[in-house]
Amino acid sequence: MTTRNSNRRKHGGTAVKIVVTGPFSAGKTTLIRTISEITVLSTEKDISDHTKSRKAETTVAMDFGRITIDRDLVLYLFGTPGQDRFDFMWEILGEGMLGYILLIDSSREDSLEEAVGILAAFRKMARVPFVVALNHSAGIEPSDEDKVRSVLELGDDVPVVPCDATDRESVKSVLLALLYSVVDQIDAPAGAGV
Ligand SMILES: Nc1nc2c(ncn2[C@@H]2O[C@H](COP(=O)(O)OP(=O)(O)O)[C@@H](O)[C@H]2O)c(=O)[nH]1
Ligand SMILES: [Mg+2]
Repeated sequence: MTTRNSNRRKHGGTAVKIVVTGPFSAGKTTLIRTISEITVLSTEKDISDHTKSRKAETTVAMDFGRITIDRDLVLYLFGTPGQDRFDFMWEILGEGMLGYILLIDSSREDSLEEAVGILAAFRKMARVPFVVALNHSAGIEPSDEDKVRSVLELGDDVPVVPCDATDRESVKSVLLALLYSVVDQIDAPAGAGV
C-alpha cells in the first residue's frame, strides 16, 4: 500500500523522506554526512560572493543521504540549499516529506533571524511535524531555547533539541525527536506540528 508520505519498497520496508532545512552554514550538509550510511550525494559549489569568508563551499541543489532504521524503515534525508536564490528548491524537496528538521547555528544571532523566513515558507508549504535543532549548542542555556521558541513562534508540541551535527549519537537523537513527533501527530492529528 502506498500512502501520501511513505512508499512501500520492493522488499517490503517503508521508505520515508525527511528534509533538513535551515539557514546558510547551519550545518545541514554536515548533519546528513554524519548520519548517512551511504556516501552523501552533495551538490557543493565554490562560493564566489561575500559569504565566502564563512565557508568555501555551499550546497547548490541538495544533499542526499540514507539511514536504515531496520528492515521495515528507511529514511531518506534531503538537505536544502541555504541561500535565498536557491529557495525554489524547497518546494521540490518538500514534496511528500514525512517531516523536517529546522537546523539553526545557535552561536550566531543571524542564523535564528534567517530561520524565521525559512520556517514561514515551510509551514505554508506543508503541515507536517518538524523539530528545531540547535547546532553549535555548547554553552547554550534554557533562556536560549525560550528565545528560539518565541522568535519562531513555536507551539509546545514542537521539540527544540540541542545538536552537534558532527556527532552521530546527537544527530540520531534529533531524528528520533522528529520520529516521535510524527507518531504523536498520528495519535493527535489536529493542529500538531503547526
Ligand atoms: N564545530 C562544529 N562545526 C560544525 C558543525 N556543523 C557544521 N560545522 C561546520 O560549519 C560549517 C557549515 O556547515 P555545513 O554543513 O556546510 O552547513 P550548511 O550550509 O547548513 O550545509 C562547516 O565548516 C562545518 O564544518 C558542528 O556541529 N560543530
Ligand atoms: Mg549545505
